[in-house]
Amino acid sequence: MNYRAAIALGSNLGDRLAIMRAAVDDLERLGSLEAISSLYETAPVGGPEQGPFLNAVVVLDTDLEPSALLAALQSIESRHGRVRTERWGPRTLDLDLVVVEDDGTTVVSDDPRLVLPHPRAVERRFVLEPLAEVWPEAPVTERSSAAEALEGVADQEVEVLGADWIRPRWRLARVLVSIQILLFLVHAGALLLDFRFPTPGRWQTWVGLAAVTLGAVLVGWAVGSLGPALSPHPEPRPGTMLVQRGPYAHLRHPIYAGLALAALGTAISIRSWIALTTGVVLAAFLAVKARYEESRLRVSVPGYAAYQRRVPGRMIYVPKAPD
Ligand code: A4P
Ligand code: MG
Repeated sequence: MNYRAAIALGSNLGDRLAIMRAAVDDLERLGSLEAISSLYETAPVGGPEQGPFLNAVVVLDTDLEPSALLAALQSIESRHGRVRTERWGPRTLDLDLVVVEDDGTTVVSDDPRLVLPHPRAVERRFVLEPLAEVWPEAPVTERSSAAEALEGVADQEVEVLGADWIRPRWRLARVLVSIQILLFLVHAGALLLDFRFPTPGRWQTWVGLAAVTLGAVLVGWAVGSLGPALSPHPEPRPGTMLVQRGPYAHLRHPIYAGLALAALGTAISIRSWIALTTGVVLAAFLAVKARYEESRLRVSVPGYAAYQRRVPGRMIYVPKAPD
């Protein structure tokens, strides 16, 4: 394939993530996708007041010469409901050709139908940052590469949502849920096998039962606040909305925190070392699962990255740092 093209993707209307994912599938049919950048959320630059964009850049090797490639990009845009009303206005999908190389030589064009390299790329962090990630040497101007140009736009804000955004990870989600169920059963077995009645008056009894009660209240409160968003799966279902009421205003994973507290509390109250061990393993697993789940929530749930900044505690309460 003769041509190597950097294509910038942007969306700020409709189901942005679904559209970006479908666009990557469509681009795959135009040649060979050599690299896909992380997914970014970026504040709109120019145009009317509009919602934040998702942006990314892909590197495509293709036989299509640049004008044919641009035509193919425009037909993908229309298929995803792009309507051109105003310049720089909101759009379901924008596909721009940023840089094209023909057998290693940079293609330069000032035909208004296709200007190459893209004239505004060099002043936009939402293009340069993902581009520098996948093709740092990409010649965005005659004199500067993407990585060099990036230094000039460091003051613009962009947020990396995650590198693994191309498809949902249902299989891994199911494996994690199965491990969680198994660890619950092992812990329940340990509690039963090593059961002795909590002795009144011992500190373990009070500490243990207090932890179980607190854990149960936390889980109950959180489940009530989540409503239909409740799911054991770490992969968010399409359309999952951010919940920040009830305990979620103070802690990002109150259900996992409550379950971990209850698991440790039950073990302490019956003074069982075996159950304490299984409880610690379960709590550690929940901490790892919560961490992974957040990497998926950042990609899929609009506003999650900002929520992480507002509520810094994942399973343990952390006061918000002053701005
Ligand atoms: N055109 C010329 N050169 C190119 C090229 N290298 N790649 C012509 C793509 N198209 C090129 O584009 C208008 C005309 O540009 C086309 O007919 C094409 O032949 P368009 O996609 O119809 O309209 P547009 O995208 O609204 O205009 P423009 O000027 O391409 O806008 P930009 O510069 O793409 O900006 N903020 C954030 N955070 N993230 C964004 O993705 N995007 C824009 C659009 C504004 N603000 C943004 C974002
Ligand atoms: Mg455009």
